[in-house]
Amino acid sequence: MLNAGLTEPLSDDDLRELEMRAHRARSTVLTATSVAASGHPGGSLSSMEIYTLLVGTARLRPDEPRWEGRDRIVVSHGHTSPGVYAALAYAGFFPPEELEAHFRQTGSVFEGHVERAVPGIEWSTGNLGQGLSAGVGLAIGARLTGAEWHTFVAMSDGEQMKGQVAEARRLASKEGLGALTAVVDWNGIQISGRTEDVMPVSLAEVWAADGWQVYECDGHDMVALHDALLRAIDDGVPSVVLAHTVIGKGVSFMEGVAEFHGRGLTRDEYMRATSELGSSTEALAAAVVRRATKCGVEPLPHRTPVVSVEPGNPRTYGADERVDNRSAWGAALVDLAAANPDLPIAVFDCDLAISVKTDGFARVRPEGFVQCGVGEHNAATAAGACSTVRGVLTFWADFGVFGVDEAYNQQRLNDLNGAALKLVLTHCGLDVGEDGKTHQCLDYVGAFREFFGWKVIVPADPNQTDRAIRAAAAMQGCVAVAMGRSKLPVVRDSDGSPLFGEDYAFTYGDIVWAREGSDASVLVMGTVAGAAVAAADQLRAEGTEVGVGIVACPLALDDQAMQMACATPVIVTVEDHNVRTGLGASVAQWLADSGAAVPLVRHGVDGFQPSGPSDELLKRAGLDIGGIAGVVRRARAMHVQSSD
Ligand SMILES: Cc1ncc(C[n+]2csc(CCOP(=O)(O)OP(=O)(O)O)c2C)c(N)n1
Repeated sequence: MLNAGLTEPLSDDDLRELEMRAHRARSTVLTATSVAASGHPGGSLSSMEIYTLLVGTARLRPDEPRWEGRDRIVVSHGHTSPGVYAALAYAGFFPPEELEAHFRQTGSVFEGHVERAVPGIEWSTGNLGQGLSAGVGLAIGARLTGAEWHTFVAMSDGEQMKGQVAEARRLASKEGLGALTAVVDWNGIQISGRTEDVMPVSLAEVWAADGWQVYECDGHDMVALHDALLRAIDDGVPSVVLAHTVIGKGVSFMEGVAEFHGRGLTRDEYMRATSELGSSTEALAAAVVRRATKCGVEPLPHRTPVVSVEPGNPRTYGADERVDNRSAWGAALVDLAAANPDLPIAVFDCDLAISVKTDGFARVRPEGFVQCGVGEHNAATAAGACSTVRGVLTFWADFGVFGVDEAYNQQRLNDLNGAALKLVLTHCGLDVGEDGKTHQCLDYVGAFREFFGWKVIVPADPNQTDRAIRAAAAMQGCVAVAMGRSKLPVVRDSDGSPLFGEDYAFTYGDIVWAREGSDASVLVMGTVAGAAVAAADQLRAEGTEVGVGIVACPLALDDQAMQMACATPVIVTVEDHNVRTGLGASVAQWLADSGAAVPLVRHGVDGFQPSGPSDELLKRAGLDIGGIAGVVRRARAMHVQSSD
């Protein structure tokens, strides 16, 4: 029985049905790529039996594509979108005519590379090498929730040369993910010719060396493929089926030819191909006519539902305590685990748990702690995919330079996939200390500014960190919480009590005024907030009343607070961040967009700094109390002399 799970031998009827689907799907691939005059037919045809068999036999409900109990099929070589889309069409997910007419058309759901909005597609890919990691993350999510579904990952041979694939293999085998099966379309061809010449990879050997069970079969023989897959899912360990295939399979002049990796057929070629396949040449004309109408397949939503989280009892650190934000995050995480005993929580780590303070969680919830080793690309994607498994609260904690800079494109794809990853970045800015330039993550706001979905929170002290972590856990989508390394003073209100005290509740986008003053406004973010407040107190003693607004959400400025800042003669932004792309840039944009004519002085880091203790580096960059006070004095001298 089709779509009942890959457990039974294929009946003759099922086999005939699947072979017929694959045959028709081949023609649909050619029609769709010819009408679009672009796309990737070659790999689509070599992967066709793999796709048809997987989407035909896995536990899926074509009329309920996001059914929770479904097996997950990740297509990692996203350029073979026409192939998997066609297989989905003949499995009943949508009419094949829609795909033939609207492939790669502006506004249609059928984008050039596989898109999660298409019914049946689990994860958007196209940047090769990420799909196995996504499968690993989904399989970890399944294990944490006790789900029964199986995860399949279809991959190409070209992407096997990518390092992230090796990282993912090792994590899967270390975690013993028996409910994960990969299938490699081993067609031996890629853009530049023979895979063997482009970059040889000993496929069977590398998978086996990383602890996977390896099966090989003819990838166009549905019975052999089914048999290999059955053995692979039954053996209790992560397994891979290396499926020997032919690029362009089914059309004589396309077979084995690299050129057809990435181009649609000309009209003549299309006619020859359809006559070989014995299919109607009229599909092309019909699709061209239909293309003038609107695509009838609606996109599915990307957003991962918010996890219901009990925030637990916030911790308030006393006015005289000095605590690092990292420790406050680690403590809040342990509290969240205690307050939510039945909530599956996954925490990914890349060999830095002690530094990024997830070791406490690892002790209380070892089953949720995922040690990825030095494998950040894989960790980023696996954690992102895990966060999309219903009900799994997922964190990844790492140094800023590894969680942002090392894994930039993976975080971009997490955003595109509507993931709900909570990323905790420690050791950000110059507050990485003695590790030096290579470890100075100065772009944690700037990098996420480039994406459209990521939220960024930069807490000012341990109290704000505590509240922000508890709030972020229950926030929609991907959220990065960035902090430094050092112990910080608790930011105090004018009366000396903790500013983010017991009554404080974190709200995304709020700016909190630590001091009010009409002579200038300092807008400060993160690590240097305490120093900015102390600088304002120093200036007050000199008779200059400086307001200090603490901005924890540099990508979402609070209009009302910004208007208050604009009521002062000059605004100074202060941040332990690249001065070109962080808070100062956000404030400059806000001022330009609102038309406010208020002078702005942006104060931050204007170049990588040498190795040294954090306080010395911050002083060198003028981000200590004296340095900040000096910048405010100069800003006033430059911009408000005449009105004083
Ligand atoms: C990370 C990344 N680098 C480069 C590319 C550009 N690219 C697209 S397909 C491809 C290789 C094609 O080989 P294979 O994946 O085996 O596909 P096939 O030709 O068999 O369809 C490359 C280099 C990409 N999509 N992603």
